[in-house]
Amino acid sequence: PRPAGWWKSAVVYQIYPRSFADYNGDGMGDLPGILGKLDYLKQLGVDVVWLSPVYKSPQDDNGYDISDYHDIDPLFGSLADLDAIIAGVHDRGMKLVMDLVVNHTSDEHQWFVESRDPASPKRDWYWWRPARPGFEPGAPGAEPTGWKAAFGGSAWEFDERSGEYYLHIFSRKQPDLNWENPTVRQAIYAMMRWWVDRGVDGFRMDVINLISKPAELADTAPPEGQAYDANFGSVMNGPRLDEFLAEMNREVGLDEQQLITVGETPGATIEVARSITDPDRHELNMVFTFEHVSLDSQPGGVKWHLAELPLPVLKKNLADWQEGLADAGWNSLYWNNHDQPRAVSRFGDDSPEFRVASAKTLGTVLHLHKGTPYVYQGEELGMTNTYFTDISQYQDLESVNYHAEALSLGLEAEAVLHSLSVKSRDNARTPMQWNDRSHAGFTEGIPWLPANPNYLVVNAEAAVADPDSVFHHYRKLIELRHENPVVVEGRFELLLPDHERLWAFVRTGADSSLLVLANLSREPLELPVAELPDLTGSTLLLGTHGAGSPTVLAPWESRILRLA
Ligand code: TEU
Repeated sequence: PRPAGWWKSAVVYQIYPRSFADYNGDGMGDLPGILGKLDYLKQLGVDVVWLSPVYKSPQDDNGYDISDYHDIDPLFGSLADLDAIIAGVHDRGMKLVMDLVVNHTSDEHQWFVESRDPASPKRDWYWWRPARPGFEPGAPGAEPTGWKAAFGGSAWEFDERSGEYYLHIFSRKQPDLNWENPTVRQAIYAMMRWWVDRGVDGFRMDVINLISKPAELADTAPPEGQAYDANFGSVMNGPRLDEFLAEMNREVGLDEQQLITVGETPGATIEVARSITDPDRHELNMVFTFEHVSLDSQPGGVKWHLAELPLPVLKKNLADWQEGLADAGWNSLYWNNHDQPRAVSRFGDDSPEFRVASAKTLGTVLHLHKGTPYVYQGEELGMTNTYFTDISQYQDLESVNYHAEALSLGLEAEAVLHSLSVKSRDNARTPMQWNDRSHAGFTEGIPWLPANPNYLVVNAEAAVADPDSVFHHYRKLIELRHENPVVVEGRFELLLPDHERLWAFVRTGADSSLLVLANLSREPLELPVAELPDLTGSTLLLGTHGAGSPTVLAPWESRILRLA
């Protein structure tokens, strides 16, 4: 009994299980740990809980390399523990979303183990290709194409046994599945139905726009001085993407059962997103864009090459997506996740003086755009990046591989460490900060990644007890959405797009209009009242600073006003 379109007024909370709560004291978060925190999520008021992968996995990429889709990794618990979470979430009136990683499996998945045998009927379940013509198989430069893998090195791994290569867009332990083969697709849909029957309410689909690849895997030459070409854009948004998604929707009954579906789609444009999320096409409800989280890198798509991000550029990007999906399709709204730096450190100001105000204001701005907001664990506390100073402190394979590769190319060690401190995925993966006891109350053991030392101040126990905390601001934002249809349905219009510190926009609904005013800077901001809608008779629905001057915003202050 899921009402049609229920996900439009929902707020989703993302849990990264290994860093959320450790019940058994092995230093790694687990399912019983999550179960113990469901009341906390209920208090925050979120509607949906999304679990990053907890399936059986060799953990090469922290669970995004799955070796059995029908079982839970013993690190996290058992199927019985997951059933308890499904029940616990449902008992509290919330819903559960599972991560679905089906662009690739682990190389230890039985399907791939069989596929390694050239005579196996599963040979064609993955992308096997011979060496480049004229090259000795396995020799340097003999890879079928010059593509670079997302985590470094060639996207092709040589397999001695058959003298052929398999494609892996991510690590060599994440071989890409061949979606051209209908048997592969049916096996995936059957697995999805199995989870739906078990009680899950939807899926977050990992790199789902990579599942359709061009039949011809076109070669691209590596740029000058580079071993491989990182720009394998040709494998994204392939020709059969919409067809596969519509087929999946039909075969699993995604829309029929009103499941929530969000596709992770790196490199997807507004046009791609519109065709995927147009409800008439019955593909997915929404996708995660990567555009706004790429704006603080230099053009060229290498995230480590840092660039300044002026506010007008960020505002315009979000506004373009609002506009692009205004009449067909739906936006997802996020500042951060397990792959991205912490929102307050990246888009806000994580100094002790402005951390709380800027974290609240970022929440206000995001939740008042039109779309379904996602809260990443700890964002509701204003958790910050961790400033590691030595490579030995990093655990993520992307960071570790990049460091080695960058040094071998002659980049300066200090600059590389700086990029890591700004952009490493480990920034988001330090333990959830529950209280001011040892390891932030995350574990009784030794955490797999150390807690940020600021847990003494930044923690859930303190935030829940403080009515002025980031936590309570997020709780009120969620409540506001549930109580005001204009937050869900109102049309979005950006005001003063060129203003370098003010983020102002209007949401116009059937029977009311909201004005959002936010100061994205450390300086007070005199409001350009002549260029804003008439504020006479407006009421403050939610602010970050209580009653202040009607015409001046304090540093990082934001207000949500109902216009008369
Ligand atoms: O991420 C896909 C993706 O395109 C990027 O976020 C990329 O992994 C990397 O973070 C760029 O810096 C998804 C998952 O969210 C990520 O955790 C996995 O590592 C990846 O797919 C492979 O499954």
